[in-house]
Amino acid sequence: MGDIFKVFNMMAWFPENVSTFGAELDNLFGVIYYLSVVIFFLTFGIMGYFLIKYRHKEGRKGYNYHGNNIVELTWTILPTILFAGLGLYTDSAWAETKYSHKVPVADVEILVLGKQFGWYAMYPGADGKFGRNAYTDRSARHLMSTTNPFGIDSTDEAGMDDFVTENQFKIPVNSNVVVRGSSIDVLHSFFLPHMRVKQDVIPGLWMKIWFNAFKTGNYELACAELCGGGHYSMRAEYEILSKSGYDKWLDQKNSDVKQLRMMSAGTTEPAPIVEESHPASH
Ligand SMILES: [Cu+2]
Repeated sequence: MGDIFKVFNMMAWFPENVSTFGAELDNLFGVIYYLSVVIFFLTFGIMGYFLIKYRHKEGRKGYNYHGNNIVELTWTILPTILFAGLGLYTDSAWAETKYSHKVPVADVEILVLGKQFGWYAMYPGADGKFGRNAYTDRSARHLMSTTNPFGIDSTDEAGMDDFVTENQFKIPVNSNVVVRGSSIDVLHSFFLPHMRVKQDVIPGLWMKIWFNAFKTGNYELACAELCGGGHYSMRAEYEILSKSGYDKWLDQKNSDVKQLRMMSAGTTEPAPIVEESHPASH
């Protein structure tokens, strides 16, 4: 009996949680899930009971039924109370995780772009500040291209140390990470299952997404929006590093960029892609 319960208990299907607000969201999911289970068995139980009770019987006559105001009011008001109640009950968690004015001050800010079929992430480089690009200046949007996905303006000095990673990114543990997410082509959805984060990204908009991880390790970024023929392969990996490990990685990337810039001095190359991976698709 316990094993059967385990198979049907969807709460056990969740991947490990590594997000500071993950437990709260899982609890809300549990409340809604178990409410749905109770209502499912209640309604289908009653339906089955009536199917049998009023089944065909020789000589029994049907009769016309013109409705019952009390019953109709009941099945209108009860779900209204239930859904309004759930809305109010979950509002504080929604506000904490999704309201853009409640997003905490960023310890790390990165830009993420979805494309058919993969992900780019951009870091502000050694100066800790993004140069002119499609995010910092809407009018730079026309600079976006397949070789310069973020539309970096190569005449802006502040953007010279910005760098891009492909199909992977890294973040520090115990830090407020603010992601500005957008898309180059169609709707994608930025989905970090272990972080309990899912947000559509839309061409022309930069969605504000935040999270804070309490555990280091390697995890998966998936696209949760059916975005075309290669949707199944649209995934990336991200690593949550210790703070010192993250700083070390960042220093390494910054010096890589410096070297790449020196080698291509005088040219107007867009931000270099300094690290990429091609996660095996399953
Ligand atoms: Cu996608």
